[in-house]
Amino acid sequence: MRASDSLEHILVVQGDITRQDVDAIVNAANESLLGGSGVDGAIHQAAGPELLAECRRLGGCSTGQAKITQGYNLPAQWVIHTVGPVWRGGQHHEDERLASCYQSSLTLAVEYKIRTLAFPAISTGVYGFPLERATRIAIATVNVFLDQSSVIEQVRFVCFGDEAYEGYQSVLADTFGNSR
Ligand code: AR6
Repeated sequence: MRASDSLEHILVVQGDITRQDVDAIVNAANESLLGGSGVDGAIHQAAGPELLAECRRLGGCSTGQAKITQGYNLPAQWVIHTVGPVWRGGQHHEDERLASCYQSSLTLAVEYKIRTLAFPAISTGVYGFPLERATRIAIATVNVFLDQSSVIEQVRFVCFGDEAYEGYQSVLADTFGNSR
């Protein structure tokens, strides 16, 4: 596959991830997998209490890893829960751990034959990861993965607000040049 081919499979949208009509949405969870604020809270709220009941049976999840549940009342059939790193200045393997969240989520998606997948900007809220740095890692990691795998038809980056949306568009343009 040529470098620009993966661009055809990447979409950046602005909105609420809980409303996305895709096979799976990714949750920016914490190691307990028992819910929280931000996107995690929104997903649990929209999916309903059965999601928490299933999460309780998973026994948590390490930073950089991912686990899957059903989506219950969400439009998405599946929720992939991943745990981003807490930003501690950048010298504590934050970049690798964030990349690992995207890789682990995509690997699980392939295992479950998921064809369309939506990611939030993992770690960029409560966990404090700088947005532009996180965006570069997200796009680069997804791009490399899509170059090597043809199962996933669409990866949608769901941006909450103008700043994230513009940031994703500008990193995409940097990554793919004028091939868009
Ligand atoms: N749709 C899409 N993106 C959203 C939504 C939404 N409905 N709501 C927030 N965002 P955060 P983290 C964006 O804090 O930094 C939780 O308590 C938000 O603007 O949700 O990985 C967990 O339980 C930001 O850009 O996740 C953990 O304890 C991005 O989603 C902790 O927060 C991520 O922000 C995880 O922190």
